[in-house]
Amino acid sequence: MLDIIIGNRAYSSWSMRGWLAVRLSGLPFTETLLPMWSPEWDLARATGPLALSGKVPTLVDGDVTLWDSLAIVEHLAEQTGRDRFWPTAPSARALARSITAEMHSGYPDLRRDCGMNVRRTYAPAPLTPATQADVDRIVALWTLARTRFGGTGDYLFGDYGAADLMFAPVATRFRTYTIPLPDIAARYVEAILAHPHVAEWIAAAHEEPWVLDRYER
Ligand SMILES: N[C@@H](CCC(=O)N[C@@H](CS)C(=O)NCC(=O)O)C(=O)O
Repeated sequence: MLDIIIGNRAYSSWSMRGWLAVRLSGLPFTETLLPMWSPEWDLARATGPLALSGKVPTLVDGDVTLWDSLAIVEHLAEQTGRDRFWPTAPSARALARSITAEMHSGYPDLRRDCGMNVRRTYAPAPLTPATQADVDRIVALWTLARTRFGGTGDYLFGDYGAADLMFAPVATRFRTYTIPLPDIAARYVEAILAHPHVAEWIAAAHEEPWVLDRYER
């Protein structure tokens, strides 16, 4: 049985990606939610599987432990058949992998200035030029994927997959910070937020009791 260790659903964007990946795998799993920066969190990071990286998400699969959202995606894709996570056509798969990897290692300004907080919607505010550049790059990638490979589906490569789950916390940020988007990107944000797995995560976040000032504007 898999166990996915996550932080607060309201704030932990990497946890959201790991959890969405396990959910997409269709495999049975349990979850261990550690409220970030609580005594429980500190203890778990000092001992047990979380001590390997000190970060969430961490996936425990029997005697195998993985951390880092992209490693978790790849492990689950191996377990379930890669087509559940990645498009089949080589050109689509190459773009999906490239934009997923770019997301995983990129957009530092957007991530710093617009932290994930799926429970909030803020009035529009000016973005720094660097953050706007991150937004523009993401919109360009979404537009490329949607126009070349979206077909009749609602997601980047038609069916919902690894690239979508990696960008899901970006979609929540675009809504939280009321960031103006061209139609194609705005429609994609709506599709992501309406996906049942994403909606399930956000609904559960609203039920969480913890409010951490460091993540609230
Ligand atoms: N590259 C990692 C990032 C994981 C990460 O930074 N998680 C944050 C929570 S969203 C965390 O555990 N932070 C605790 C810390 O940095 O001490 C991934 O893709 O999973």
